[in-house]
Amino acid sequence: MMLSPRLFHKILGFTLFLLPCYAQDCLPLNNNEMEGVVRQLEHRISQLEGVLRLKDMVTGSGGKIFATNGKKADYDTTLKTCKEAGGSIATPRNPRENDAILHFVKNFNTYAYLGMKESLIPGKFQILDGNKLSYTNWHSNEPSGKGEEACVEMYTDGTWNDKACNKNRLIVCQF
Ligand code: MMA
Ligand code: CA
Repeated sequence: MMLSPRLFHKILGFTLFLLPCYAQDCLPLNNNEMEGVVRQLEHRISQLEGVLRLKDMVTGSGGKIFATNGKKADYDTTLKTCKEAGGSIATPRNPRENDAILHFVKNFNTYAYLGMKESLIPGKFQILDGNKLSYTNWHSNEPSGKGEEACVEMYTDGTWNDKACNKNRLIVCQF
C-alpha cells in the first residue's frame, strides 16, 4: 500500500522473471492474464506489508521503507547487518523520515544509530556518501563530542546526539 513505485517495479520485475512458465508451454501471458498476475502480486505484497507492520518490523514514509529486526548492535555491525539485508543504515533526510525511525526507537525503547559520521573536521557530521547533512535534528547542546564521538544516535524524543560508535543500539535499516 505504501510501497514506492520504484520498489514495486523492482519486486514486480523480479517476481515476473521468476514465474516459471506460468502458461502451458511457456507462452507469453496475454494482457488479461498479466493483469491478473499483477493483481495477485499487489494483493500478496500488501498482505506481507500488513504482517510486517503488525509485528512492528516496518514503517513506511512515502518512498523509503524503514525496518528493524528488534535487535541491538554497535555501529559497524549495524552497517553490516543492513547491507547484508540489501539495505543501508537508517538515514533520516527530513522530519517525516525522522518520525518513521522514531516510531521504532519509541516502541523498542532503545536509541538507534543513524547513517551519519563525523567528518575530518571535529564536530562536523556528514551522511555516509560524504555529503553534508541537509536536515538535522540535534538535541540541544549537541553535537558535543568534539572529535571523541564519531557516531550519531537517536534519542526517544527523536533528537540526535553524537555518541561513541561501540554502544549497543537498535538496528534500523532503510530500503
Ligand atoms: C553523555 C554522552 C554524550 C552526550 C552527553 C549529554 C556525558 O556524556 O551520551 O554523547 O552529549 O551525555 O549530556
Ligand atoms: Ca554527544
